[in-house]
Amino acid sequence: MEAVTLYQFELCPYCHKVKAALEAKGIAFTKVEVNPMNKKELPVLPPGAPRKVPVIQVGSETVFDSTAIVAYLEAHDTTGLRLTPTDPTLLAKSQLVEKWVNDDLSHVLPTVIYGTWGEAIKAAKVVAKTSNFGMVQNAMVRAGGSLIMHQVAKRIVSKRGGGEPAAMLAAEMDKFEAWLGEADFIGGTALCVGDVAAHGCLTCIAEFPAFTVIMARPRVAAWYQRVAAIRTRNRHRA
Ligand SMILES: N[C@@H](CCC(=O)N[C@@H](CS)C(=O)NCC(=O)O)C(=O)O
Repeated sequence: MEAVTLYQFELCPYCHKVKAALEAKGIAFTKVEVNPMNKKELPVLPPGAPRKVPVIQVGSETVFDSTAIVAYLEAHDTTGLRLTPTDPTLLAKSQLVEKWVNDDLSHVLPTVIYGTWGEAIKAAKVVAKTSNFGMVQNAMVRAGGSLIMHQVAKRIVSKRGGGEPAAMLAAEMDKFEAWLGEADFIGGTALCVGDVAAHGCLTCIAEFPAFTVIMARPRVAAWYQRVAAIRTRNRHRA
């Protein structure tokens, strides 16, 4: 596969989903951190594409939206690990879990990592630390970033009925645990798109206390480690 560039925000669950797929498949890639305030690092996007991350560039092709990107990688990468189950039941489950990651888990996570001012400031620091912006931009991302993130989190909570963030996350993780059941992976005995989507999304909050709470669930923690081992093994091969 031609060189892949991933345009991302460090704390974007959808970007982590794409990173998880790239690593699991063993595809080498270069990351470009996008400034959330002006997104000036983004390449020219296809007509109609929102100015959002993740975006990947592969040779002359630009692909946006995490679900489309993962599907693109599955279609174009012929040597890496396959993430699409052939069994129709497992395929349906993989698609269900990916949709849940897109529509529910990715929405609930910001409420636990940006829900309070302290958390929002910590999150903005993580972004500033991992980015390669200049000093002034860095300070702006820290100050502006935490303000925006806090507002985003508040809006999500009210959209979702004003529940308590930790309880909303616990309810989502109950669903995931039930889908996983006693299996090694959402894909049964093999990794699937649903696994990498959920793994990427959770990795996004690995530096936050909510992650420790999630990892107190033994079956989820064991699954998380299994997927992490595959990502690490294949990433080193990339
Ligand atoms: N459906 C898109 C969602 C992407 C998305 O919402 N990205 C957020 C970051 S987590 C973004 O770029 N937001 C910038 C903005 O809305 O201005 C996907 O799956 O990639």
